[in-house]
Amino acid sequence: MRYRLHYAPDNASLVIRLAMDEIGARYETVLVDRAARAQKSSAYLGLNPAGLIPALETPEGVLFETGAILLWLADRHGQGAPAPAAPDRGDFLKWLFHLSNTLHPTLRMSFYPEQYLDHSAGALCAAAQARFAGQLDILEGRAAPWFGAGCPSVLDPYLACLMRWRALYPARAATGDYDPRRWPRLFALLTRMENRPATHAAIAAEGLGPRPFTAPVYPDPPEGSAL
Ligand SMILES: N[C@@H](CCC(=O)N[C@@H](CS)C(=O)NCC(=O)O)C(=O)O
Repeated sequence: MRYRLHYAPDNASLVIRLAMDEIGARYETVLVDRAARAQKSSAYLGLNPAGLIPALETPEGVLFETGAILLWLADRHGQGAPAPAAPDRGDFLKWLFHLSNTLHPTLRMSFYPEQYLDHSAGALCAAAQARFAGQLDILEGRAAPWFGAGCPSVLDPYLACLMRWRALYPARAATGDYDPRRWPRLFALLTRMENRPATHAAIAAEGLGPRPFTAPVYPDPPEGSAL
């Protein structure tokens, strides 16, 4: 059976699309119509009770949570992560959980501050953006060999998408400057990612523009909408 990825353009499902193309997994996509808030429909809540994108249908049931899906795919296909008994498995897991438990929630706070606080949303957005920069400092300085040229893994599309979204989406309460060149090691990853066939496929599928990681622009998708 092919997997079935429930996606919206430029949403967290993009991480899974990139990873599956990199791994060579076969899948089809089902659009979640964000303009109609389909992620909160009863049909979609049957797939992911949190009402969040992505969800991945597999022969073993529906998976949600980006980090969990990445880990499952890597283990299932034997690619994109150290094997369970490998000596660097723990180090890989540490950074995967860092992206999904720390970096990604920080970004969500800056995108959806009103979901966390019904007043002072702008202040929360600014605080989350500053925090995100500090968390990138940690990845730049402390996460080697991960994110380096010699150590490709499913961490790469996750971080590349998070950095893309940081550049594009907190527009409603944008504060401060964000220039990914401030993190040269991570910026080199963004550049490498743009040369990958998986990224070229995602550019075509989701209308991401020619340089989706180093010079992101708002998507112009062939179907659906990012927000
Ligand atoms: N923890 C979730 C977060 C996913 C997430 O934030 N998805 C966003 C799109 S990028 C979403 O569904 N937003 C719509 C909403 O909050 O209603 C995961 O890692 O899969």
